[in-house]
Amino acid sequence: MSQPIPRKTDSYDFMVKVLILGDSAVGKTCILNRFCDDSFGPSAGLSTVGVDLKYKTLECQGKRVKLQIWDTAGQEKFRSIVNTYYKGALGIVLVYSINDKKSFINVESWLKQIANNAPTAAVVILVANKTDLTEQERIVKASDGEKLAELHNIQFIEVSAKTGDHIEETFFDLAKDIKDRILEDPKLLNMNQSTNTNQGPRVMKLDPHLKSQQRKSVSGPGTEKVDEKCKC
Ligand SMILES: Nc1nc2c(ncn2[C@@H]2O[C@H](COP(=O)(O)OP(=O)(O)OP(=O)(O)O)[C@@H](O)[C@H]2O)c(=O)[nH]1
Ligand SMILES: [Mg+2]
Repeated sequence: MSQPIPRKTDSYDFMVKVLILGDSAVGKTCILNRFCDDSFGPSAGLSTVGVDLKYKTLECQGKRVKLQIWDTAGQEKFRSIVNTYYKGALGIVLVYSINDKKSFINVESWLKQIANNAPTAAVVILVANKTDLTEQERIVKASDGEKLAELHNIQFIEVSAKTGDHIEETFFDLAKDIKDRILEDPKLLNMNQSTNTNQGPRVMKLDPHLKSQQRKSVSGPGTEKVDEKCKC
């Protein structure tokens, strides 16, 4: 009888590039830290400078999908840097915060930027973060998020990076849709792999006027959290 061949821990079927986008302070970095490290640390709250990078591999309906996840800076002054990272991204996690109306209004403008810069095959999921807040603190209703997502024909999910609620589902749903698109059109993978790394400058200049508390992450790829396994 044949034995299953043990798979190397770093093996994967597809590696896909994913961007986390959205206004500053909506919780993009916290979402990534929760997903990759299961943490919501004391360093939370320091604005990202440029971009940061982490990896995580999901087991998705028999395929191992390695997500190369780019956490981007939401601050306007980094917009031109962030724009250089869309190329080859097959997944986009677009985040707003349920207690920040402006971040919800700005979703439309993020969607335009995605339409202008990302591959047409990119899968977008709209994520409403901070559901741990009280109903009094909530400003954007779940139904408004749902309607907007429906209008743009994209997935919608409400999450909390603080409690971890629905964080894994977000990335599982995204990975599953990306995997399905790749299986339908394997050429997407070539496009993705040829542009997987080195999107934009690896090391960017820090703004000398930047407040020291903003210098949380190095500009350019940072932590590589490799190959944690999950099932979807
Ligand atoms: N209550 C609550 N606060 C959160 C949650 N996620 C993030 N925060 C808080 O929101 C603030 C901003 O979080 P970040 O993850 O740094 O936001 P960001 O979107 O990465 O911001 P930029 O890097 O500037 O683009 C911090 O004070 C976090 O503690 C959440 O799920 N619930
Ligand atoms: Mg950040």
